[in-house]
Amino acid sequence: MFNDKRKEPPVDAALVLNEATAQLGRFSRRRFLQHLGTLGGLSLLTGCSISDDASVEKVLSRVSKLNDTAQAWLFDPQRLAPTYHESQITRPFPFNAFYAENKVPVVSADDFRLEVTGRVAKPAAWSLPELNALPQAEQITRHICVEGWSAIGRWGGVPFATFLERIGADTSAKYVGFMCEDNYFTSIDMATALHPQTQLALRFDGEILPPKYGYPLKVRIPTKLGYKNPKQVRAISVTNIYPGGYWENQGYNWFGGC
Ligand SMILES: Nc1nc2c(c(=O)[nH]1)N[C@H]1C(S)=C(S)[C@@H](COP(=O)(O)O)O[C@H]1N2
Ligand SMILES: [Mo]
Repeated sequence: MFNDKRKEPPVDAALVLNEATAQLGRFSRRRFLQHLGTLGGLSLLTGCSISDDASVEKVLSRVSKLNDTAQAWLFDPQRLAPTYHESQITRPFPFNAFYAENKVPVVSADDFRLEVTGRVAKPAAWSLPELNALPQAEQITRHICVEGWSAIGRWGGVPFATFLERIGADTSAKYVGFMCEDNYFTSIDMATALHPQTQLALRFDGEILPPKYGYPLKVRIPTKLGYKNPKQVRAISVTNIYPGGYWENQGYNWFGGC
């Protein structure tokens, strides 16, 4: 039976599956594989055989889209990300961005306004005192970066569902998009936006959010990988038009669940 080559999956297909699943978080990868089953299942779902580079790319992009669909389908809007004790907080907490720490943009508190646009009853520009006056909550959760590290941190801020309610968001819209001071951008599905742990974070470890971690505000989403946690957010848009993202547009899986 070990000599029966016909029963072995083609090497390329294995590589493709590896690459595709490497884009997923640990937990969603396990669930994805459980649901997808065998490599036979993969070619069944993608409907094409893998033989050259062009089709490898086609399969990858199909798998990525399939991942988005599968992950959205597997996402339980009520399932909470694990929370931790204060003693488990990672110190110092790592910094990461698409540039070095000394290039973090400086944002002035007085001038800062959070622009809210799109499918909302009250498009507005929110000042920091206005945001700080909204109900606040705290979380100690794990941030997981696809680059292979994770860290536990404490964030405080406005539950995002509360914020969506205040701006009169059309919660039947598909996406919420975020634009940042450094022109980084990302977007999430509405179910994740409404998740009880998704937060407009203004504080980190009991202090005002430091610039490197996203001053004046970041969106903290413990059910999503690091690249879907935008820092220094200056604009939020509720929309049915797919907004994509900085890393997502370069091939990272859009759903990016963990
Ligand atoms: N504005 C902005 N937000 C960003 C990024 C970035 O480059 N710019 N990088 C993302 C990535 S890949 C990670 S892992 C986290 C890192 O957040 P931290 O510096 O708080 O650890 O920020 C995310 N949000
Ligand atoms: Mo990351």
